[in-house]
Amino acid sequence: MNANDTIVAIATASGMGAIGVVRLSGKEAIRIASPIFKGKDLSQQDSHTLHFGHIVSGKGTAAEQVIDEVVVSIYKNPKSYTGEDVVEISGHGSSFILQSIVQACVAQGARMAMPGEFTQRAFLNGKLDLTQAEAVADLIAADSAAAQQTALKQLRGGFSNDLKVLREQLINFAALIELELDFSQEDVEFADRGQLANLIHEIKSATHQLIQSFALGNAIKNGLSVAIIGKPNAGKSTLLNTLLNEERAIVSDIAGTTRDAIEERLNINGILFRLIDTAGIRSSKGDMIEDIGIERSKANAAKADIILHLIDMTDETVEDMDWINAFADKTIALYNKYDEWQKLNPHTIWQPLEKAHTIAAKIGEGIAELKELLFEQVNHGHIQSENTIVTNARHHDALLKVAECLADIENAMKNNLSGEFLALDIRRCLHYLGSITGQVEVDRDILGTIFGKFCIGK
Ligand SMILES: Nc1nc2c(ncn2[C@@H]2O[C@H](COP(=O)(O)OP(=O)(O)OP(=O)(O)O)[C@@H](O)[C@H]2O)c(=O)[nH]1
Ligand SMILES: [Mg+2]
Repeated sequence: MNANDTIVAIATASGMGAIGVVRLSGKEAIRIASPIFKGKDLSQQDSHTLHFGHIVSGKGTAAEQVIDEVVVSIYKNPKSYTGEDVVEISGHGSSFILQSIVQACVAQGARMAMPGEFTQRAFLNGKLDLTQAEAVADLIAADSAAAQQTALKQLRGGFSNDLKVLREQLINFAALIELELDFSQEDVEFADRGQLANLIHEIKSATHQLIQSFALGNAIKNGLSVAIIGKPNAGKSTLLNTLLNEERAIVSDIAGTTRDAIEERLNINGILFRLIDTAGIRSSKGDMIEDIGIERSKANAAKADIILHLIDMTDETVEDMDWINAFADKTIALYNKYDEWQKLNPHTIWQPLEKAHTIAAKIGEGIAELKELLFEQVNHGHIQSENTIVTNARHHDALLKVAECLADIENAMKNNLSGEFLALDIRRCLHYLGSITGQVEVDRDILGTIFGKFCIGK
């Protein structure tokens, strides 16, 4: 990839739309747009201005042909998304027209952009750090309110700021240690060990909090998978349909109706749940297809974030569902067909078991409570608070490495290892922190702090 050339791409989604945007970025953006634009002379226009006109081929020749009526926006470097000159051509949203505009730009010397290249240039030009660049991708992919909010917060630099604070604390720490090394012959101790221990402890707990938030962050970004498991005829497909409010899965009173798992998305208060209706589980009846379905149901139960174990209150047949105890901590037991049970036992009062919920999927009873319960599985207090939530696996991995290094530093201090060892561990730690935001020039920062803060005339 060459960051010196000018790139072009359609910036809007493919398919038909009222408006579509072709974006150019690079030194030649305005030079490339000028000969295909009939209107004002673009090279004479100010930054952040809009110009109405036409995109044409063969401008000024007898064969001149209008491609589209457009509005062109000009953003001059460095005040643009990429930090380069950017021209955006807003035309009508037909992919044929937009492709023709791109081709016209390519004919003038632009290169087709690679995926993510505009944002990559923004990063290279210091417009965004890595976490912010990643947030752009997350924001585009966001399909729930919570995912959108966390991505937006990250894009605005919320996460980067948290990391910056951690980094600064560590750099302070490193500066003190390294200073001591410089003066080792003189037997001075600039770094008060007790204070250092406190500082490391603080950094550790902040790191820990970020690591902990990933479970929630992951749920926000990718949604939670919910497997609906139970014996045949328990009402699993009925429950799926009721939750979705549509007749998605086939329901019948024939045991073994659902053969293969069906996955559907459900948004509860801005959190995405991926519901998986599975084949009912029973001992083999010698039906190979059903047996395969049952194996899949068990695999789905193992993989799911949450299991809804549906139990038919009116069913007295015994099937081995003991294996489900292995997943007790992610299982919600649901007693279904309460309406039917009530008809069969008109004089009995149902005593629900502890931690079990009673529903009647067919008539929608207990469903609002079930949705509430699912939503509670996500620590939603956290979403509303100002705490940063880590949503990116790369960041999570790097933070785990940071935590490892911090533990090493703590051990080294406990064992009274010399400053050299501490300094090494701190550098590693800073390296991993820096890898998250994309700034890994650690040495210069340490030096900067030493010489910026201490005036020792050496
Ligand atoms: N009375 C009553 N009947 C229900 C309820 N929920 C489901 N049923 C009935 O139970 C039968 C089985 O429902 P399904 O949803 O197909 O059951 P399933 O668990 O998906 O069954 P398989 O796909 O065969 O494993 C159907 O006749 C439903 O109408 C309920 O809450 N009350
Ligand atoms: Mg079914």
